[in-house]
Amino acid sequence: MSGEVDWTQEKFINLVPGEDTLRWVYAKDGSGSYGQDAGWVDFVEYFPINYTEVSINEAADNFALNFVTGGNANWMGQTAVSYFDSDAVVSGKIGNNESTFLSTQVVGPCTLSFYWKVSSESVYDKLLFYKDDTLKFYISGEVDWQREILVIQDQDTHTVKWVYRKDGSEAAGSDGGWVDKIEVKYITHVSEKNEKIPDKFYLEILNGKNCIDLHYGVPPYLSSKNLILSLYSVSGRRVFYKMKNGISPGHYRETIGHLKSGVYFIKFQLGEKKILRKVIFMK
Ligand SMILES: [Ca+2]
Ligand SMILES: [Ca+2]
Ligand SMILES: [Ca+2]
Repeated sequence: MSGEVDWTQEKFINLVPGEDTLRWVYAKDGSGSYGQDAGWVDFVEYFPINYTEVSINEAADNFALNFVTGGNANWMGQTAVSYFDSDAVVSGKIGNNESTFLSTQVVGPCTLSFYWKVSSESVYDKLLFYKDDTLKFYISGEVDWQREILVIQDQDTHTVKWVYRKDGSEAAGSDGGWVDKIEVKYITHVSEKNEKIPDKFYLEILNGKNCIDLHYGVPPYLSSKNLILSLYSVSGRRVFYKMKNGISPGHYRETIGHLKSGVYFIKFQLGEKKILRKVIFMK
């Protein structure tokens, strides 16, 4: 403050565990003096905020992930500030030009969601979120709890990282960030692709509605072979023929329609594998 300012109350609330240095400074420019040319400070009160330290897994409400913390200070689980379950992870206490991170690894495909909050010098001191080394989101200034969602489509392992980073000068607010309720949900419809690869060969012949319904599975060891599918009537006439070159592993379905009720023979050839089956087809 400057000029003639009567007694006013200032409050400084720091919710990030660790030591702070507080300084009151009276500073003058190069010329001129007015008034009493001084400042006064009175009635300094200090109230420590009670919190309990808990594990990072407990604070993040996730016991499946392995968390790593480091940088110029370590993040920790605490109970003073929280979004969910009365606990959250808080960034470590750092100085100017320093950073502190919390990181973990996730395997795709999945969605990762979390809540975060920051109290910092707006624009200059930030809480950032990275997937591998790519910055995905950041918040700065006074931002209350909000949720972020990251979707990972591929099947790789990724390092995700929350970083509280400060620039070269100044601090504001509690000078830190919080993360809570870190959830990973695995996307099943993408991973089905993988489950769709059978580990052994099978062939099922079903009497479908107005068709013969064939279900078969090609395991990896039979892939890239040629598939020949033929259907013969009892008189030996071929009524259906299909060939697939270099088939990939997976589950397949083939329907053979426009058939009269009767007895047929299915010849199924996949590389060296040959199967001949008699089928009684009923419309
Ligand atoms: Ca918890
Ligand atoms: Ca929590
Ligand atoms: Ca700063």
